[in-house]
Amino acid sequence: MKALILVDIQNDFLPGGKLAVPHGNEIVATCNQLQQYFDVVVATQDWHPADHKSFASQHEGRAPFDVIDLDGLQQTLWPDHCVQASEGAEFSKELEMEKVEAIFRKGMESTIDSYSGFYDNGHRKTTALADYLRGKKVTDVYVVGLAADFCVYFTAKDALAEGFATFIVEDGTRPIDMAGFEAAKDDIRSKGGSIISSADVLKK
Ligand code: VGL
Ligand code: ZN
Repeated sequence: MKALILVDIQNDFLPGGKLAVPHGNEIVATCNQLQQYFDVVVATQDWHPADHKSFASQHEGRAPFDVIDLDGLQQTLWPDHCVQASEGAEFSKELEMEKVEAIFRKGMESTIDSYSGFYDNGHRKTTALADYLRGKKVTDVYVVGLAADFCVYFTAKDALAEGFATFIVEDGTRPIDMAGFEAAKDDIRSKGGSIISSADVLKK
């Protein structure tokens, strides 16, 4: 069984949002078209409390995109984004949600960030996404959404570690930083994952 994971296709990551990914809006049509080829479609949703420690605003004298040590983990600081129940945390109005059978929220604990849809960044807690997919007999996981070099990358990396055949659909994602995404793609390939295009999905 094949699953499509729609990662964080939320207003704050789209042009005009608080942590806008350049050209992020260009993926939505592709993400909509892809859904019909999958047995299971799920979404992740970045869902932070207002005092989340990944926000630069929570650290005196720090600015967005500074990198600090947070409880022993490297943490990039972000503009406030995807605050629980805010408009910025809502899914894009253009994103088809009819086939989305479950939503996995993440980043709810203020002390630790959570890029992957499977685990927080310290792998301290699970979202149970892996067990959910296994319960649906999913063997192959395809990842799209925002941002390519953060939540899409970490979701794909954990999918591989959980034993799923893992694919990042390149035209279904956009990075914050292109060089970061190039390194991420190399890492995913070195771990046995694949970088494909949406046209490849139709051939499988
Ligand atoms: C993300 C930075 C902070 C993402 C989430 O969805 O890639 N990036 N929170
Ligand atoms: Zn976040």
